[in-house]
Amino acid sequence: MLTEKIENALNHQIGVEEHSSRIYLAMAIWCETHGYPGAANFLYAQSDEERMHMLKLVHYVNDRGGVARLGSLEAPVLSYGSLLEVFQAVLKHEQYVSSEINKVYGLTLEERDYTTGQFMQWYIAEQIEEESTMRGILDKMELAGGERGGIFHIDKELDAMAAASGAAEAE
Ligand code: OFO
Repeated sequence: MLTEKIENALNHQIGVEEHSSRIYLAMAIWCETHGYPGAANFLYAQSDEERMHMLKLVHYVNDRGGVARLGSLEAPVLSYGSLLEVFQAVLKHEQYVSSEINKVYGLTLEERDYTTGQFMQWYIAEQIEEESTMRGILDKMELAGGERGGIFHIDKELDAMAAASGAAEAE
């Protein structure tokens, strides 16, 4: 059974993951309509992943005797100045999500809910991986310095990354 505090924190996190999914969907749409098909595929896949993160929390809350609640969401940013700006926003957002996850984890320790603490460790590990992936992409973009050939190459790489993550999920 979840305490009210933990149930509320998990429901808040459901909103954070759902919002992340919409943010990446909006970014994917921007990329697709601005000549970056690889980045679009990567961000569409990222949006699906965030929805999966949300669902994992939904099932956990319901399985532990709570009720998952969906709230209203802020509209995502629809337009960007460049692909670099998109990925800078992705990294900033992932850092925000990590801090929210750490708050939930901290609360599980305060409330001595070690089961939920263990459940949240999956999210902590996932954030480490995502922040590092996004940092890697940004480093490459900064190296390319907006040069067309470099950005074209990075877009192709993002496409390959999206295809690889889709193939891993299908296994
Ligand atoms: Fe939900 O994985 Fe990052 O944000």
